[in-house]
Amino acid sequence: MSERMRLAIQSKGRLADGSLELLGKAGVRFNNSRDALWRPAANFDLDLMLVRDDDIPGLVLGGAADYGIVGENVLAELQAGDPRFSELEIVLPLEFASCRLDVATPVARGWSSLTDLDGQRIATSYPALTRAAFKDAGIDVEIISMNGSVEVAPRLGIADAICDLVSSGATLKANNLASIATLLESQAVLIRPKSGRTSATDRIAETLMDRLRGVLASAQ
Ligand code: PRT
Ligand code: ZN
Repeated sequence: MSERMRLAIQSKGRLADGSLELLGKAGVRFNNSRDALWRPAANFDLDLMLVRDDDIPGLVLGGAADYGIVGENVLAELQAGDPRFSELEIVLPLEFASCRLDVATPVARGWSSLTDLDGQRIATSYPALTRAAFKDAGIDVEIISMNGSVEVAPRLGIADAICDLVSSGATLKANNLASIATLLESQAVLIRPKSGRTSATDRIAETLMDRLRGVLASAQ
C-alpha cells in the first residue's frame, strides 16, 4: 500500500488561499473534490485536510494529520497554555500571512509602555500569550478573553487596552488605538510532531519541503 501524507490546512480564511497558492507553485495539483474535508493531490502522495485553523495543532498532535500549516500565533498561544503542544515543532516558515501580536492602547490615554498598564484590563483572543508576557514583565493586569472584535473592547468600556493581531494597522487606527509593544512576530508555518512520525510520510514531506524551499527562495 502506498503511503500518503496528510496535510491539515485552513478551509477558509486568511491562510486558506495562501496555503493552496504555495502548494500550487510547488507543482502540486488538486482534483476538484466533493468532499469538504479531504482534497487529494492529483500528482503527489498528498491529501489535504480542510479544517478550522485553531484545530490544526491538535489534529497534528493527535495524529489525525501528519503535518499542518498554521499561523505561528495559533501554535504559540496553544503552547503557552498547554505543555502538550511543545511536542509540536515548526519545520519551515512559509513567509505569508505575516502579522504581529501587539499590545495597543487608546491614543487618548497617552500610554507608551507596558508598565503604564499596571492594574488595567487587557482584552484579547490570545489570553495565554498575553498573560505570560505581562507575568514575565512583572506587570499585574486583568485578562479579558474575547473571541473576536477585540478592537472595540476599549470603546465598549470592557477593557483599557487590547492585545491583538495587526497587519496593516488600519483596524487599530479606525478604533483610535496605537501599538505600544509587540509580543510576537508571526507568519504561516509548516508544523509536525517532534517524534512518532513514519519514515514514509517524512520522505514525502522532504520532497514537498524541497520544492517549497525552491519556491520561497525564488520569491526573494
Ligand atoms: O475560521 P477559522 O478559525 O479557520 O479562521 P480565523 O477567523 O480564526 O482566522 P483568520 O482567517 O482571520 O486568520 C488566520 C491567520 O491569519 C491568523 O491566525 C494569523 O496567523 C494570520 N493573519 C495575518 C491575521 C492577520 N494577518 C490579521 N490582520 N489574522 C487576523 N488578522 C485580523 C486581526 O485580528 C484584526 O482584526 O485583522 C485585523 C487587523 O488587520 P489590519 O490590517 O487592520 O492591521
Ligand atoms: Zn480560527
